[in-house]
Amino acid sequence: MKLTIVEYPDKRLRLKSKEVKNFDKKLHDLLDSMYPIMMNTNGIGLAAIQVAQAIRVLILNIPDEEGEQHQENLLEIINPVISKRAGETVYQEGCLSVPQFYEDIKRHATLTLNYQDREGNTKNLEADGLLAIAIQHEMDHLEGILFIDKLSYARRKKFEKEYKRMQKERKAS
Ligand code: Y12
Ligand code: CO
Repeated sequence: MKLTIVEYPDKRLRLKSKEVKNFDKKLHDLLDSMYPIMMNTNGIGLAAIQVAQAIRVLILNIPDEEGEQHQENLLEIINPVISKRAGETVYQEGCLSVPQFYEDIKRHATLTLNYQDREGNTKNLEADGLLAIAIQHEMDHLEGILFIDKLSYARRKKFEKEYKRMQKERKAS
């Protein structure tokens, strides 16, 4: 499956993703194709809508203490629901769909996640640290929400100006 990353301000990023009902080969092909895209672009998280598939699927590969990513740490998360959330944390986030922009975003520090794996089995996960942040960032994508939506009015205005300029430069080069 040939996939490319959808970048802001593409309107598809605003779609609300639909529940996955069939845990079939099509889903497995999508998951298998999302992984190399995420790894080749130095990503740690990717939602299906970022590759133009509006279904409730996301993948995560959180780096270890040395900053290395290992395939055995890959998490494939389907139809996620957060059942508990607590605390507060701030982290400088980036997004493969909003290239070259990073900003401090406030999130819950810990959470409990219920989800399904690629076979449709129900799973539970207690998350904190970068994993909890990444889950919240990627789950926002399923609702059509981007991290830039959480910026103050003034910061968002500045972002829009900088982003337009940067896009022009990228097109010219
Ligand atoms: C903490 C904060 C954000 C997340 C969501 C997942 N975000 C990413 O995986 C972002 C990746 C990213 C990678 C980039 O590198 C390349 O594209 C080669 C990047 O660089 C540029 O845009 C130039 C920006 C973001 C999880 C946890
Ligand atoms: Co993102």
